[in-house]
Amino acid sequence: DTVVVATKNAGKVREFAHAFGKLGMNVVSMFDYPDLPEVVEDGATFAENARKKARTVAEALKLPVLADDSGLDVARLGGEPGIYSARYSGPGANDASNNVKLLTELSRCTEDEADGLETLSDGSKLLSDARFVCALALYDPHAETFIESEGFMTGQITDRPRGQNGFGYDPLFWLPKFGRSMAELTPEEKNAISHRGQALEALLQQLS
Ligand code: ITT
Repeated sequence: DTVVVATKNAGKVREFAHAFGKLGMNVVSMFDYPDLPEVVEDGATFAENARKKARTVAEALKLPVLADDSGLDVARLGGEPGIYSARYSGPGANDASNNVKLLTELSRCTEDEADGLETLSDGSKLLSDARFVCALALYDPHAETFIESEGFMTGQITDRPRGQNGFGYDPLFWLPKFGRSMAELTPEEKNAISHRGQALEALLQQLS
């Protein structure tokens, strides 16, 4: 069995391939369909963007398609970057430039209270509460129906990147309960607890 995921994000592809692989299914992504036009993500919410990506690609391929819209809500930044997480640092944004942008914005709004910030044993500081959000949408173009779910993961933003796993903002996302960053979790550990893992679990439950 094959699942088509409407994503061009290699980190997402790896996580979905890992999760669906455990169920005996393999994943194809937009890297396997390079000629499909880019979907414009102009929705006002994660869920709206996920529905748009799933439906556009499903109608083009005439196959059921799963899409993921996700991002990081940072409390001290009033919920930014939110649905703009992929393009936070502007045109040509990538994971590295987005991480720099996040630390720049947070250091600006914490400079007056730097002494009051919680400090970890290695001297790094916790800059803000934050949460990852993942909205999933599965669209069936024959039945013209959606199945949707959402997942959340709370943590904190640190001023020092840690870990080599994961992608995106994972190196700056500190998990107090684990004493590690999201990028220090194995793929297995991340899928078991992450916003994406939880959203996928909720989606699969609706399918069974
Ligand atoms: P597709 O739309 O092609 O799926 P994208 O990277 O543009 O790829 P989004 O619009 O959903 O995807 O943006 C999500 C951004 O949020 C992504 O670029 C990451 O920087 C961040 N993000 C999402 N999930 C994450 C995770 O599990 N760990 C770290 N960062 C994550």
